[in-house]
Amino acid sequence: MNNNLQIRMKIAKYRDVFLRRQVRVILMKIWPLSILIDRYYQAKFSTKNWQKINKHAQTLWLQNPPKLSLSQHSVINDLRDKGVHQTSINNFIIDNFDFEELNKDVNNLFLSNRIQKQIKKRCSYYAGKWYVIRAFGFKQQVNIPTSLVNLLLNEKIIDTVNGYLGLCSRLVYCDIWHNIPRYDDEPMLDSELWHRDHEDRRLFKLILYLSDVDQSNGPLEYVCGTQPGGDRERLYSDNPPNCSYVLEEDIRDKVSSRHFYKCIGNSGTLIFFDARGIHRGGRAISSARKVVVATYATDASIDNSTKYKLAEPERIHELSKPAKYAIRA
Ligand SMILES: O=C(O)CCC(=O)C(=O)O
Ligand SMILES: [Fe+2]
Repeated sequence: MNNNLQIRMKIAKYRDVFLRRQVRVILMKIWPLSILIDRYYQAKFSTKNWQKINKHAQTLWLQNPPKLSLSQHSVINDLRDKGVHQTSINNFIIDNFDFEELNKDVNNLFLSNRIQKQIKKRCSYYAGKWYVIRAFGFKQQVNIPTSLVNLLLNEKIIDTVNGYLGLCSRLVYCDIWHNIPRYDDEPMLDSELWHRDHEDRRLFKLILYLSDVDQSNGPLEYVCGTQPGGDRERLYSDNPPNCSYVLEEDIRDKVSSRHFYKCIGNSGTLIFFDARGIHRGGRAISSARKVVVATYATDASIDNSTKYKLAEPERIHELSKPAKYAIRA
């Protein structure tokens, strides 16, 4: 690894625009503050308090439980059983969603100077994952194009998410990622390593591939059964907001190879997964990988104050009630 890259990685580590998270991470390292903060989160994420925080969202959902189709049930059953479900835009039909339109919008977004500069420099403006170039970024720079709204806030998607979580969820994160190709000798970091996401007790994630993804350009991988309620839920488990990373050799030692699932698929592959289970992905070596990423969490989630703006704000009136709830509209 050259010096330039080492310096870049160090800067990226400390330059995080997501200030609140950074402050929390630092405070959590300072004794005795760390103990107090830990106690606070332990209490917040205890079953009882978490349910209390989510009482309203749960009641809202119970008042109007949607009638789910077979394909929606199949996603929910797979997530309960394995933690991951792979399908495609052609199989999981989403009304009003136009995949070509989304691709056009994404291509336009990525033509901007801001993005092209980052790709050329091989370094994202944002900390941590310096190899992921984001269309929106943490402080949303761009309004969400309608083609993406038609996917992420679509009734069928939101009902599936809420059906799995058992409450009205919040869209706490969405973006389009361009994973720049990595050199083999660059160390694995962040979500290239096995981990559980840490923002909440329950998390539903959606990934849509916008490029063909094979073995060599960063498929999402999942250790089946490690999601909450799964057969292997306690394996390297932790409590939010702590984030645990697991070494490859450790996990391979403990879990039989038949429980590892790799999401290989062409552009248009749609993946739903419970991000509290152990997963990794995005180490693109042979070519770049472009994906839509969205996280749905609960009212208890940390860092959930992002309020997404729509490129066509009048479209809000056409959204279902649970979709409006998801974006706090
Ligand atoms: O980039 C990927 O495939 C996985 C990213 C990840 O860990 C996540 O979205 O939680
Ligand atoms: Fe993750």
